[in-house]
Amino acid sequence: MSNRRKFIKKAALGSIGLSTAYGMAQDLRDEKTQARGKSELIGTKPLIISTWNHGMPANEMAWKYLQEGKSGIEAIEAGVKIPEGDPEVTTVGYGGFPDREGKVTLDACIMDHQSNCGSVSFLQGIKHPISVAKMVMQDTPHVMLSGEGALQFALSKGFVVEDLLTDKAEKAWRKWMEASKYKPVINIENHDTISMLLIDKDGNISGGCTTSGAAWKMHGRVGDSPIIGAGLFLDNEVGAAAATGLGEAVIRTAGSAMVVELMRQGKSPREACKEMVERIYAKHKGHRDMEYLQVGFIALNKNGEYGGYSLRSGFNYAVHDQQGGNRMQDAEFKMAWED
Ligand code: SD4
Repeated sequence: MSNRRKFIKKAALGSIGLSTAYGMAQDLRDEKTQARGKSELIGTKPLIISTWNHGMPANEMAWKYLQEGKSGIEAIEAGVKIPEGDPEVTTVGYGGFPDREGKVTLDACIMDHQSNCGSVSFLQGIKHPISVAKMVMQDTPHVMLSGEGALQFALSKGFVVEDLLTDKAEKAWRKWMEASKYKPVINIENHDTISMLLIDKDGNISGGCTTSGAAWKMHGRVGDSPIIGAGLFLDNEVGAAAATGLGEAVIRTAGSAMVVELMRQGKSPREACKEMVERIYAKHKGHRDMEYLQVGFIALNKNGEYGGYSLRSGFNYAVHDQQGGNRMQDAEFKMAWED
C-alpha cells in the first residue's frame, strides 16, 4: 500500500468512534479528504510548509529540530531564524529593506497548538523578532508588544541591539528616495515574508511569521504579519493558515482566520486559500491598492492536506515531509502578473 493510501486509511480509522459533535464534524472532514482524492496535495506527518524560496533552508532547519524531538514551536523558531539572519534576504530581519525614513522595523508572531501566541511589532534593532515573540508568549501575560516596549522587553531578556540596515538595503533605500513613490513591486521587493506552518508527528499544529514588512512604508506602519488572525492563525482542531503580500488587504479581511474557518466548514486548504483570495479581490475592486495588490495564502489541515493560492502569479512555497523530502511548490493563482 502506498504511503499516501496508508495515510488516508489511518486518517479514516482515526476518525472512527468519535462520539462528540466535534467528532462527527471531524468524520465528515475525513471523508471529504478521501473524496477529494488526487485533486488535492496531501503529505505525511510531520509536514512543514513555508512561504517563498527562503522557505527551503528554513524548512530544512525546522525539520532537523523535529527529528531531534524538539517541539513544533522550537522548530518554527529555529526555521524562520534562518532568513531572519540572512543579509541577502531583503524582506525579513537583518538586511530587510527599511521604511521611508531608512529604519528597519520588524514584525513577527508565533502560535502553538494550544492557541498560545506571542507577537512583536514595530521592533527595531533586534535581529530575531521571532524569538522575542516566543518570549512574549511564554514569559508575559500578554500576546503582543510593540515598538519601544517590545524593545525594552527584548533587552531585559538579554537580546542585544544591532544595526540591521545592510549596505545593500541602504543603497536600495537611497535609490527609492530619488522618486519616493510608494508603489510596492509585486513579488520582488515587498512580498517575501516568511510564514511557516507545521503539523508534527502527533498531529499538533504550530506556526510562525516574521517580516521587515512592506519596504518604504511609513514609519510606524505595522502590517498583517504580527497580527494573530491576519498574517497567521491556527486552530489545532482544524488547521493553520498564513499570509504573504500586501498586509493592509489581509488585515481588512481577517485573512488567515477566515482561511481556517473555511477549512472548518469542509474546504480543503487549497480551496480555502482560493476562496479567501477571491474575497480579497472582490473587496478591493476599485480600491487604490488594486494596482499593486498581491496576496497569497498557505494552509494545511489536520489530515495533512496542504495548499496555497495567490491573487497574482509568482507565489511559491516550500513543502517538507518524509515522503517527498523538501521541495518547492508553485501556488495556483487568479491572474497573471501583468493583469
Ligand atoms: C506586510 N505581509 O508587512 C507583509 C509583507 C509580506 O511577503 O508579506 N511580505 O504587509
